[in-house]
Amino acid sequence: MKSSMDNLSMTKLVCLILLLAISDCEMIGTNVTEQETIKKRNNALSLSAANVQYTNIAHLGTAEQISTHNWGDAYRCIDGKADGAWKNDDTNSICHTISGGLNWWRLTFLQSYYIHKVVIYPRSSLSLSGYTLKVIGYETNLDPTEIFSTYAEFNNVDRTGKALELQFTGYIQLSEVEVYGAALQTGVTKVDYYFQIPNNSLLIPSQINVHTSFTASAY
Ligand SMILES: [Ca+2]
Repeated sequence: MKSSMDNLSMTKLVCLILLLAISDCEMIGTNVTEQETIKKRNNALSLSAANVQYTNIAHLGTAEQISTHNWGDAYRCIDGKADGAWKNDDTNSICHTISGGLNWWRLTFLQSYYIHKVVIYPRSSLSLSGYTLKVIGYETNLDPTEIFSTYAEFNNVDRTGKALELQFTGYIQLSEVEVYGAALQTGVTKVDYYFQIPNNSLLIPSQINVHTSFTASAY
């Protein structure tokens, strides 16, 4: 009996100590034997790449373009409206360049993001064929994976960058650009705790695994 009580006291002591390090330490029983291993897995903190929710982060960036035609400012491509009708006033929602040759429209963020997908919307009746996407820092430009009459998608971009650029030979005329990505965080997102309670001796921890990953942030 005395040995059992010693083990129980030891268990409580272990949990008390670990409460300082982990927020949800719990008792798993009173019959702790010498070789028993307590495994504490905190799944609540787990977040893998597979379940990241990408959100449209375009509005977090600053838009620029090679040149501007009338009311076709670069920022109008990230004003949240895919209104494809050109208007000669401040209600216009289309960005419009006017340079010869290769034109570009660029979006720069304050920090790097994991960019998963980009969707572009045209000025009404104009084709989206010929646009390419460049994530600054990467050599290769990407072509759209799907082109429809009212939008085109660059799926599976899956690159990390602080800026991206749309390029088009001719005037860029887009009503909206959506950038689906996730913030990069280096914090701990998953922790596995393992510790053992042999009789009257304490081995903490026998193993600690710390996993880092990127996580999506709410905007
Ligand atoms: Ca717009």
